[in-house]
Amino acid sequence: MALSLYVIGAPSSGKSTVFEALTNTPAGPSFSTKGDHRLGSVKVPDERLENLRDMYQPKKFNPAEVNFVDVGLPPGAQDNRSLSELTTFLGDADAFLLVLQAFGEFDYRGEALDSKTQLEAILLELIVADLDKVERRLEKIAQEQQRGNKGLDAEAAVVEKCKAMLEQEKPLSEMEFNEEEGKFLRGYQFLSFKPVLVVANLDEDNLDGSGLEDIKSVCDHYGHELMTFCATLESEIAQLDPEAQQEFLKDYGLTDPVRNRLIRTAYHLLNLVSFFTVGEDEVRAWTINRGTSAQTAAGKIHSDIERGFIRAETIGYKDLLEQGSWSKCRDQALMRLEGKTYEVADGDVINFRFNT
Ligand SMILES: Nc1nc2c(ncn2[C@@H]2O[C@H](COP(=O)(O)OP(=O)(O)OP(=O)(O)O)[C@@H](O)[C@H]2O)c(=O)[nH]1
Ligand SMILES: [Mg+2]
Repeated sequence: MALSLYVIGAPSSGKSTVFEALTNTPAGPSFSTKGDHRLGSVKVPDERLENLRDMYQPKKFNPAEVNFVDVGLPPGAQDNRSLSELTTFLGDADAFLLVLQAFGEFDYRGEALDSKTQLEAILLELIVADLDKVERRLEKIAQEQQRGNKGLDAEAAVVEKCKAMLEQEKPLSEMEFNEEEGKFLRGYQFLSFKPVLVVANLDEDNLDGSGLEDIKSVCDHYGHELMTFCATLESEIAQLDPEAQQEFLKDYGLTDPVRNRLIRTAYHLLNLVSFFTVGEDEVRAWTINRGTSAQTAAGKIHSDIERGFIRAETIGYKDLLEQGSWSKCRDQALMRLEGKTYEVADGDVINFRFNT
């Protein structure tokens, strides 16, 4: 399943422009529309995978993908309160891209722009949406218990714990929990439990993002990542062909299109790494959580490979590129035989051996 990043933020903060900066291509915009929302899918740029493609010249080339969702606020939305109306929809996000207006003088209400307050308001909105959910769940649990259902005590305890956190206006991402509690927590798809990448959407003439120190300190406090760029500028850059793009970026003192930077930051935020499978048929990237065992990683490809796992023949990406072939790596003893519990490392190239 591809990673899903949902773009949220105040009205007119530049959500759609950020979405376009991420999904525009030289061939035009590529997205589909679903109700009020727009969905775009983007291939994860990865130089390592491209080098492997050049080496193997495979029939199929499959980079990892990231889905971006431009969350449309309900029509007539006046403030961030509308986020709680979208709880179920937003629950499917792996993380939020929280767009902050950091351009212009006035916000969507025509009041003097205060980006820090805007940020805090949206973070609070996620908390309020969760509190709403928690209260409804507790009511349900109480009804069930009155009917004599005795199996809900553990769940009730977790939900109460969440409620206490939320009532202090603290996000659930700050809560400490054990494995059992974690299972419940993930099941609820709470909004304030999700990782957040804050995008401060800058004025074209403030590309170095000065004056954002107080936003940075809010982000640091909650462990949120912060990125700064000018979405209108970036969405234009994304439409240029690669050569013009490079020149344009250089002119503005930028190194990489924002899509690449943002995906890298998201991988970091979510603690994700990539491993690769190679061959003449297909060269492909797989995204896993850092710390995933070889056997679980095998299950990403197919449950049969996980079940029948024997070992993982593993070569570091660099070694494979340097040696130029799998057999050379084997001859040089650069191919490792890893077992079920081996922790797959970023950039491992793996050939799984399994019984069917
Ligand atoms: N100066 C400047 N203006 C921007 C930037 N990004 C967006 N805007 C402008 O802000 C306005 C709103 O941008 P949108 O991307 O439509 O904002 P939105 O958050 O999707 O708005 P709603 O979906 O209506 O809530 C547009 O007029 C944009 O041109 C930016 O980086 N710099
Ligand atoms: Mg929009």
